[in-house]
Amino acid sequence: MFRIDRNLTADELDKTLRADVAEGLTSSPKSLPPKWFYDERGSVLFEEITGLPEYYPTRAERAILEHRSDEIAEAADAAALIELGSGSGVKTRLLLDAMSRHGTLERFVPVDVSGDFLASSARPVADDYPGLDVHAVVGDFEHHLGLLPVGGEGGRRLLAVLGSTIGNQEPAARALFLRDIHDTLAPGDSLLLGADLVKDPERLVAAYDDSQGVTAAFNRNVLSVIDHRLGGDLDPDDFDHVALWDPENEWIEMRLRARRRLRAHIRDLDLEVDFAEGEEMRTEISAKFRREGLSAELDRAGFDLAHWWTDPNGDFALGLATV
Ligand code: AVJ
Repeated sequence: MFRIDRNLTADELDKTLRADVAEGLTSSPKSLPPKWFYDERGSVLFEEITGLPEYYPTRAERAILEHRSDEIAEAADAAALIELGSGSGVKTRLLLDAMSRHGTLERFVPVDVSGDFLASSARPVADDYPGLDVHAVVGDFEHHLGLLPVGGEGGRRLLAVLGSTIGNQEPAARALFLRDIHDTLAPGDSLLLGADLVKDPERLVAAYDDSQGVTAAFNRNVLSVIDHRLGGDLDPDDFDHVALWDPENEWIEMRLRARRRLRAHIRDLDLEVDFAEGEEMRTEISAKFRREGLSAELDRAGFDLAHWWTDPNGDFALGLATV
């Protein structure tokens, strides 16, 4: 069974892109939200990143799921898996398999901003799990949680936010997001949260500045997205990829640094933007977590961190929180 709900039209997405780019490029310092990395090429580059020797998070999270998915299924005891920002599907299937072994699985609700991505990743799940009710939702989960078809008589729910996706939000936004998830869920439901952990800064920086330059291409690709979708003339070759560790905030920051003084035009926004030579624009933060810190954040959102699993190396954690 497969159906797809669209809470977000291409038109609305376009409006958000325009507003984000207009605001980000006229702010000081300039910045762009990371969600615009993921056009078709950006998604391919991200998939490539997940296989890089330096980029450990995807492998570490998968290793935890390989060992712990039955415990997770047991603890969640859920009829529905809701996944916000669905990944490539390997990790999802580990969870679906365990929940179906546990005997409670009925429904899978993948949520993503990209309808194309959902159609190509979720439909095969429906084909491979006969009897599973796959209800894909196109939506911006930072804003549309209330629209999820998750209420009602459908039994307990497990809501998964994997891949350390929450690390891309600043603490204040993260607090609102966690509170929003909490208020969407009901007693008995649980939240499975993937969190990359604080570690040696050298390894962290290498994960975001790989030797093959894939992350650099991924970072610069956001400029091509602006060019294609908003009629911009930003040249990705005019910018250097920067990845640095901010020890105060305990997050990785990705930036694009102008290699020369330049003026860009964004036709559809009727906008001219000046960059000074060496000017840096923030394109992503990727926060790294500690157990105590995340546990406190979950507490403040109304959750109780019931389980905490890490990979053998202690690089990455999966937390299971109950409402
Ligand atoms: C989207 C959270 C999985 O922050 O690690 C990878 C995106 N950016 N390399 C992360 C990303 C640069 C990624 N996640």
